[in-house]
Parts: sequence; structure tokens; C-alpha cells
Amino acid sequence: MAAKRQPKIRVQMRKNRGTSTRQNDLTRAHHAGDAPEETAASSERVSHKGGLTRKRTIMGQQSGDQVVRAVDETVCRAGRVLRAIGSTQCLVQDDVTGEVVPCTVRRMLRTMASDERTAVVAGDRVLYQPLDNQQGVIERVEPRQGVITRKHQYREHVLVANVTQVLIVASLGEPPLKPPLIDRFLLSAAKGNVSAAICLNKADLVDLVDLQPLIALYSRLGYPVIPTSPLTGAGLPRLRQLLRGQQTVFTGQSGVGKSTLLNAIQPAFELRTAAISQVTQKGRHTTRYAQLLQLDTGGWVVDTPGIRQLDLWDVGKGEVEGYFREFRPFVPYCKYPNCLHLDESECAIRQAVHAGFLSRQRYESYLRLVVGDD
Ligand SMILES: Nc1nc2c(ncn2[C@@H]2O[C@H](COP(=O)(O)OP(=O)(O)OP(=O)(O)O)[C@@H](O)[C@H]2O)c(=O)[nH]1
Ligand SMILES: [Mg+2]
Ligand SMILES: [Zn+2]
Repeated sequence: MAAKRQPKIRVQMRKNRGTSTRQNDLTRAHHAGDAPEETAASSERVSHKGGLTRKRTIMGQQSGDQVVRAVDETVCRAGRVLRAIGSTQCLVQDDVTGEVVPCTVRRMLRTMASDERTAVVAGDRVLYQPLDNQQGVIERVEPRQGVITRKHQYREHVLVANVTQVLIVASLGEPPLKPPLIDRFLLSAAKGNVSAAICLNKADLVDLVDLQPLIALYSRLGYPVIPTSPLTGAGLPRLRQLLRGQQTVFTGQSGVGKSTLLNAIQPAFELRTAAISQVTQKGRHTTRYAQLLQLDTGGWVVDTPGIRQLDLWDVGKGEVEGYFREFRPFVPYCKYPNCLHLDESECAIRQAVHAGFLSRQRYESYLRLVVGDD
């Protein structure tokens, strides 16, 4: 096909000099072998908006808030990023050959990204140019559909792109189940336009009868709830069914058993797992980076590092109620149109909680999200 003339657009770029502190951190982390990226990230300094100074004209198109760079497609191959290593390298699986090719990232793409770390992330669809040495260079990142983000040092950090569903894994043993955290994850999935399901893992440790209220609550809200145990095999057939053909991110606190579950679903994954520390009773963040794994049944799963706390990015107080879908029928009956359902008079949400129409547990999660105390 003859090359079309691509429109020119002006894009704002970060300065690509003078970020040496950050570069060094990442480089150091990378040289240390399997880069503990989440750890490296916590000491990272991200350049603020003021760093966006230069404007350049590039060939490309604007797609939503993303810029798609025009490249010579005849020399490029399409692939999917399995894993990003720092901000400059990643592993790409070729769409046609299935070969995994280590790639670097064109500097232009990194300067175009508002946060260099997320120029290329796991799950990205890319065009890369193969080089002679079995490696490649990423020339273009296609617009992202469903993204999973985490707030990190006051910035939104994209963890995985092109996700179709999130599996929220909670534990029925250690670490203890925290329904407000489930609700936070649900909100974050809804905000990213990704559907969600809940996995109640370590089901071997409890009597399932005691779980019925919890299962009923979330099922009624339309989320699949699957009690599982990799130890007994409970729930695994249903979980496999849920994952088939999807691109699913496993998310949840450290130690809930995300990697153990994935190994049970497909033993060839051989993911590292670890017992919960006896001393701290906390998981040890055994999984260090987000990585795409291909399922034999079709589709992908992404194991992610567990997190202690999920900070939501960019959700206004008044916006939270919209994500509590069962609140919606009651909201119009609050006296004040801008009611936050805290202590306002004649609040239909509070009345519905008192009358037992709405779950108190969900209302408490709502309060935590709006008031922001953790
Ligand atoms: N009793 C019981 N223990 C489980 C179950 N699933 C996982 N575990 C244990 O929980 C511990 C943590 O499991 P991991 O799979 O490493 O947890 P993770 O969620 O991947 O943790 P991070 O990678 O740190 O985020 C391990 O000791 C597992 O053996 C289960 O169904 N029942
Ligand atoms: Mg893990
Ligand atoms: Zn109200």
C-alpha cells in the first residue's frame, strides 16, 4: 500500500535532559538484575507538569488524549508488550511468529509520554522495528483501551494496558479480608472501564456458609464472586471459565495468593510465591512486576505485585456515589442535589441504609472513599 501522507500535529514534550536523578535510580535498579520496579518506583522522583516545556511537531494523529505516531509501517512488525523493564526496555511478543523479542523504546516515545515510566507498559499493542541483533525498537504504541493505574507519589502510574477485566483477589485467611478494599478496587475498575470479578481465595480456611452474605451482596451487584482454593482445587473450573479469552489482571493485597492461583490454573507459569511472613503477618511482595502470561485456553492473565493500599486517582468526592451502583435509585430522593450522604438532612441514602435497603458495609466503604480516612 502506498504510504499515506500523515497529518502533522504539535505535541508537548517533557524535557528529555535534566532528569538524571530518576534515570540513575531506574538504571541502578535494572542493573541489579530482576529490577524490583515497584521498590525502585517508591524512591523515584517524577518530573512535575512544569517539566512539560518543549513543543515539537511530529507526524501522527491524536486519538483521544493519546498521540499515535506515524511510522513507516512497511518496516515494522506488530506485537504485544509482555513486560516493561524500567522505562527503556521491554519484552515484546510478535503477533505473527509468537517470538519474544527484547526491545528498546524510541526516545521520542518516552519524551512524548507525560510520565516516562509509562511510555510503554505491559499489555501495550506496539509496532516495533526488528534490528539485526535479534532485538528491536518500539516505534509506536497503539491507543490503550482498558488501563489499570495506580497512584504513585501524586502521579497516575499506568500498570497494564488493554485489559478486559480485573479479578480482585481477597483472602479468607491471612491477610484478613477487607471489604472496603474490594470496593476500592471495584471503583478503580469501573473508572478504567473494565469489568470486575471477585475471587475469595483460601476458601479451605473457612466454612462457606459463613460467606453467603458477602457472596450474595456482590453477586446482587452483578459481580461474579468465586470462592477458590488452589489447595483443594475448589472454584478453579469456574475461574478458568471466567478467564478464557479475556485479558485479566489479578489484583489484590500481597499474600492473598494471586500467584499461587495462577500456578494452579496453569502450572507451567511457575510463578514465585512465598509464605506470609510470620513476623509481620504481611505478604512480602513476592511478585515484583506486572507480566502478561498466555493461557492455554486463550486469553491472557497478568500477575501484578500486591499492594498495601489502593489510592484512587482523580476521583472527586461527588463522583464516588456514581460508582456505587446500588445507590443510584435512591440518590434523586436526597433533599440536596449535591448531597454527599455524610450528615446532610433528609438524605435518602442514609435512610435506605437505616431501613436495610442498602448494605451498611458498602455505605461505610463509601464514607471512607469520600472522607478519605484510612
Ligand atoms: N491455606 C491457603 N493458603 C494459600 C492459598 N492460596 C495461597 N496460599 C498461600 O498464601 C501465601 C501467599 O501466596 P502468593 O501466591 O505468593 O501471594 P500473592 O498474592 O501472589 O502475593 P504477592 O506476590 O506478594 O502480591 C503462600 O504461602 C500460599 O501458599 C489457599 O487457597 N489456601
Ligand atoms: Mg505474587
Ligand atoms: Zn444523600
